[in-house]
Amino acid sequence: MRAFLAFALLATGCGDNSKACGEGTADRDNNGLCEPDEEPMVTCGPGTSLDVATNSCRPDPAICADGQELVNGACIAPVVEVDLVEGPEPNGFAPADVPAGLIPIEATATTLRGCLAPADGIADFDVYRIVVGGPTLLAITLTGLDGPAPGYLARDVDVAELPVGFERIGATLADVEATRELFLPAAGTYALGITDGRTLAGVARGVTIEPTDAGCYLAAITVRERPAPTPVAVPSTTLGELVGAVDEFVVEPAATVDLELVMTGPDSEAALVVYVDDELVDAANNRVQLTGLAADASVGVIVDTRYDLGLGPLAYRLAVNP
Ligand SMILES: [Ca+2]
Ligand SMILES: [Ca+2]
Repeated sequence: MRAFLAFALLATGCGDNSKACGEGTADRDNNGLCEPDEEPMVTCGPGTSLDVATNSCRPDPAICADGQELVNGACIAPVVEVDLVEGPEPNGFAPADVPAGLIPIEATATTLRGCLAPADGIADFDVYRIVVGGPTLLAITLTGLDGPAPGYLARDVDVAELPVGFERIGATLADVEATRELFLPAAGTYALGITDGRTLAGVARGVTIEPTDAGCYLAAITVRERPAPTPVAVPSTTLGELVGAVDEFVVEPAATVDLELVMTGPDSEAALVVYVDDELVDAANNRVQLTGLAADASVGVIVDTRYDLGLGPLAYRLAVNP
């Protein structure tokens, strides 16, 4: 009650100043300038400071983590220059949609930025195109700027050599930056659809999950040199681990080769990519049986996953039998 009385007296004491100053302001110290006609009523808490213009508490820029900036009251990563910016919506997987952009295939990273804006519980897929001249290993790093961690769903668009529909999902359920290798098994055009990790986990498991909130993302895409394949005998069993990557093998010559890939992690699905004399045979199944091979046939094997939602190393067992 005393505070109210003091302000009431102050207001009536302004007299003629009320004509010169706008509503809510007065020249209280007679310096010819208008100040707010009330003392600040607010005490700002930790991590905030008083914004004099609005007489309200605003987040203190010092509260933002390293590498972030305070923009409109929120800490976000600063906008960085990129090679490619997402094109206009709709740019999803629907046949009538226009690609969000064409990602050039280069040894140096191509960077791109886009934003995910799910509407009415439907995820926003931003689908870019990639054209490769042969089997290509990419490293894709995705960073959520101010929202959930994004991931990708890669599919074939026009790949003559692929015997069945090709699908690879790179995502985690944790909101972290992740780098994953994407092996494109043959020459042609592929679609790289970027959306939030929750939606991709749903796609991987064949269920619909409500997408996470809107947010923007950065992606860096680099062509990686393929490692020299590790020779394996027939029969043999190889135990290995994938960490967001693929492993390559070459099978010693044999008339029949029965390949089976088993992943130990529960949140994954095995996918073999198999070549005979550099010709693609399979890129979808975890068991591939080859018969009637020539004595000098070269069988190339890539250990991959259709999806791996885990964060850590993914243990696998590759069995090679006659
Ligand atoms: Ca978008
Ligand atoms: Ca989109």
